[in-house]
Amino acid sequence: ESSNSSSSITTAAADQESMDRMEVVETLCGINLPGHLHTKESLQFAQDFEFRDNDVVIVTYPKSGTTWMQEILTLIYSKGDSMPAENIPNWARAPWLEQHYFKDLVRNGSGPRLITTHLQYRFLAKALGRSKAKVIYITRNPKDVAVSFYHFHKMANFLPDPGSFNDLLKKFLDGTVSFGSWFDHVKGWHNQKNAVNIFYITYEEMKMDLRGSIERLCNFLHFPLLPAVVDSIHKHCTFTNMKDNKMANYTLIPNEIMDHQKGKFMRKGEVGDWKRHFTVEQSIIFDNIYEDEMRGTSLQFTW
Ligand code: PPS
Repeated sequence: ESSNSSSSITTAAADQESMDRMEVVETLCGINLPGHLHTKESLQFAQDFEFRDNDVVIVTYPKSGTTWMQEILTLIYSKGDSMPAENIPNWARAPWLEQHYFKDLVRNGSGPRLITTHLQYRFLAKALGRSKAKVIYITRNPKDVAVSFYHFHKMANFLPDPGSFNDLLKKFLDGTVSFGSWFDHVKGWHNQKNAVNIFYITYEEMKMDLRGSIERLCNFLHFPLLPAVVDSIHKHCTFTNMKDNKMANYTLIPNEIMDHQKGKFMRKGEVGDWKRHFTVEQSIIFDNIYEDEMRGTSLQFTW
């Protein structure tokens, strides 16, 4: 059953209608989204979604650790059994709520459904407010996000040509980049503990202490695991191991959608790669905008 649904997803990715939408930009309240993945209907579907109390929702701005978290949660709920992680593509294990490919998968999941979304809080506040669904929000150093996103733009044919790194960085900072402003995303989802059953974690914390992060996740999910199981999940979810798992590294996606000659989805998996990309001037401009945007929030990150 699972291998059927995963192969149909790969084929679905190449259906003509979606291929014809490769250059289309969908918009949601001024936010640009790839039309290859999103339609007006799929975006409405997401906002009207009936969450269940036992749903687990991974929320990220792109390139912040989504795939990593999909893998960790898959293994937590399989109690360390690597069968699903090695046989079902990540997008079928934890489908995107707002992407038109996955409507049926999202709806028909059973057990604790793992659901992924890149949408800002304001679009899901109402739907989530009606449930006790568990939300996991991952943040990553936005400088590393910008670098990762730049490289991803070069290989993902559903994203516009990024131009130079500086061109992409400008759009990232003014929020006209696909998926909108990183700042709005992070500010919208933070400090929502009163409204949503939400757990906050950063990419850097996961990098620094993956084992401890898995334990913290298990606590939040009320899903205790034996230390040996946590060990095996830890081992499975390192970058070195995950980059070779074709069910997580996106190599199953055809070249017309992701050009694997132009880059790897599992690119580097490092903290601080921005230092190899930013000029001193770009970094200063970034820091100034960061300070402006985040002023008045109490958000402090270690990165
Ligand atoms: S997406 O397109 O939004 O789903 O991308 P996302 O999965 O959020 O982010 C991709 C980046 O995460 C890195 N990655 C990892 N880093 C460390 N450990 C593990 N296990 C791991 N898995 C994925 C991936 O390499 C991308 O970052 P960069 O910096 O480009 O390497």
